[in-house]
Amino acid sequence: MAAAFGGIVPDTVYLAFAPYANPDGGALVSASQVPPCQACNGNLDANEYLGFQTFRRGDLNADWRIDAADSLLIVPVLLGVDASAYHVRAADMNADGTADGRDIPLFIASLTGS
Ligand SMILES: [Ca+2]
Ligand SMILES: [Ca+2]
Repeated sequence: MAAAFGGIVPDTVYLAFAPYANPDGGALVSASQVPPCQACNGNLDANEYLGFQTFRRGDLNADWRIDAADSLLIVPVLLGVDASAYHVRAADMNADGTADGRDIPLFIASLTGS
């Protein structure tokens, strides 16, 4: 999936499905859209997509949980020892583009659920 997005998967991917009237094309069949159409105008409008989260800040091992295993992985990133692009991005809790000490309070809050 990362290759399809030029190396970095966006935090959220938006999807909608709508069949065409026939296998060769034709108009979109709004009545068969998933999720259901809002305007039902034969177009897929921006508010007719579902967002799927692909990334969770603080989840360095990509298991969708933020727990002790992530605590062990974030320390080398914050010390500059681990420069893995995925780990740095996951450790960048405040989304300022850098993993550093300013991310620690947000990581602890995520870890403790506070
Ligand atoms: Ca995790
Ligand atoms: Ca940061």
